[in-house]
Amino acid sequence: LTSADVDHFRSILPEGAVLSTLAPTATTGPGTAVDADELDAYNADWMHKYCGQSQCVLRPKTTDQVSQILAYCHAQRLAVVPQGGNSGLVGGSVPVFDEVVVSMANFNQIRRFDEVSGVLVCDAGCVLETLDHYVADRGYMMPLDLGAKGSCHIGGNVSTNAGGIRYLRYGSLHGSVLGLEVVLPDGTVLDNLSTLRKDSTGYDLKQLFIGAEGTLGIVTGVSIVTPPRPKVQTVAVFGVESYEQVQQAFRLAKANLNEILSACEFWDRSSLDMVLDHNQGNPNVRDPLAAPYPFYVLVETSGFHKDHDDAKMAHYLETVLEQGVVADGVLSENATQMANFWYIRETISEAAVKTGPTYKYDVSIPVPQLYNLVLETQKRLAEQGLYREGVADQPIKLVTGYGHLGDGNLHLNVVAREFTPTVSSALEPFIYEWVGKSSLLKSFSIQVIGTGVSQATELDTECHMVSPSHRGSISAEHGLGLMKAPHLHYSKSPSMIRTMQSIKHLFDPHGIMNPYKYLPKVDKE
Ligand code: FAD
Ligand code: 2HG
Ligand code: ZN
Repeated sequence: LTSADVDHFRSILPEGAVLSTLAPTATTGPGTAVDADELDAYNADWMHKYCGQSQCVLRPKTTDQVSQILAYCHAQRLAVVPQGGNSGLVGGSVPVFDEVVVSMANFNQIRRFDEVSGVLVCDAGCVLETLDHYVADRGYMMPLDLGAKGSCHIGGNVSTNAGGIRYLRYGSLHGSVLGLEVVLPDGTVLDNLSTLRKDSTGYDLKQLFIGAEGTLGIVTGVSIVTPPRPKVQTVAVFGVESYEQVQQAFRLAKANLNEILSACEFWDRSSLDMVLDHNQGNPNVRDPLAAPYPFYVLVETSGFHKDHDDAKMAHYLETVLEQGVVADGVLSENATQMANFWYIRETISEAAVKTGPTYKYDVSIPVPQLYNLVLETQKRLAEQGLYREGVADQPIKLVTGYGHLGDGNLHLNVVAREFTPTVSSALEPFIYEWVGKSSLLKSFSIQVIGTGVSQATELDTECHMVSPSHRGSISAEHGLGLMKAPHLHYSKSPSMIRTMQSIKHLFDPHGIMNPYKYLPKVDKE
């Protein structure tokens, strides 16, 4: 990146839209240089784990401006990092070296809303919570919700294929996003901003950009269908003695609450302790129950008929208490209490980061296996002399587990004293292997000798028997970013990775979009 490049950006973008430490080449040219610290917020990620050294941040307001930026970068072979709310947790939203950051923060207008269909069309830089307030005034709600709602952008959500706490009820963005407007790496505007629910005219190109993490272009516009906003909601929080009972509480929630069940989350005791520690003095954050429990389950219902929903919830509560599935429970009596319960769940992520440098893993594993990963990780770290529960001065302070139980999505947070190669290598690739080893393996049904019982097992490619698989994904909802790019093979087969690389090359032949991330390095022959 040279001053001449920055001059060019200053010439195509309005005043204030270019933040660069590089001064204009001519004293008469537009714009002035800024101090390096003005770029800090764009260079560092939310966890303070990843930090780049970009000298130039661009803040376009229109699709045409994004198109001009990318056309120039494509021609000049300048690397670009698209950035939304910079709340990503895998190091995807910040530069690795000195890439140009294209921040979408000023690109934030609502384009239109259809009150009959509930379809919203907006700029990619709209903040999720702002959109939710907008559609709430019209009787609708955004089909996704997450702890970072106050800062993340809808374009960032689409680009990471974000999940969150409404996933159980409203499903994936692959279903609710109806269309996208995307600027391709060479500046071409791909107008796929459809508002149709049904369309079977050829390749569904928008799906490629959902979860592409800025590697194929910049999402500038989003069309998304929003569901009617429920009129009644209730939240119950339970104290549970074992992970087995956590699962039973979930099974009974599905069976008893079915169509009004809107979220089912869980966390362990150390997650709650972190939240309580970091909210001392906040009267709204208290231990929800009188006694401590090893696990907590949060169940939310959303519906339209209070009496109907209350009756169902009452029956569910009766069932879980009578059957001894939960040890204790509390039901929200009003919206404030409901928000307070959600606050506990939604601030675990932040409480971990405040406790210490946090290694965050976000995995999909079958629900029965979910918590085993936390236990196995604790065991491994203890064996390596890095962790002893309750003992101070260990390199690892805490190993906690929480997440979207209803979606089979665990968040394993390992809170350290500092990010060190010793801790990293104790965790990786161990965790990825544990979660995804089987994706490279073939399943066979074999006869267990002498018993006549047929059993599914795995053989590796050379047909040696290997340990049972957990058949998981190394990224359930946060994406790959810089963190997981080299580990993709734990969840995707070689032919899948090769096909992903071909798609990347087709859209971005010069590799300018979010380099070093998402895909493993290609070996040059
Ligand atoms: P960024 O962090 O800015 O970017 C994320 C990725 O998308 C980067 O690769 C970036 O290059 C790319 N990108 C951003 N905007 C665009 C665009 N317009 N076009 C192309 N590429 C783009 N995630 C979940 O899935 N579920 C959760 O429950 C959840 N909870 C969270 C709670 C907290 C407290 C925090 C801090 C994060 C949480 N996250 C969660 C992770 C994060 O918020 C999501 O990944 C979110 O979707 C990222 O949006 P963003 O706008 O901040 O994107
Ligand atoms: C959540 O569900 C987020 O709270 C963040 O996805 C998880 O920080 C994490 O590990
Ligand atoms: Zn999550």
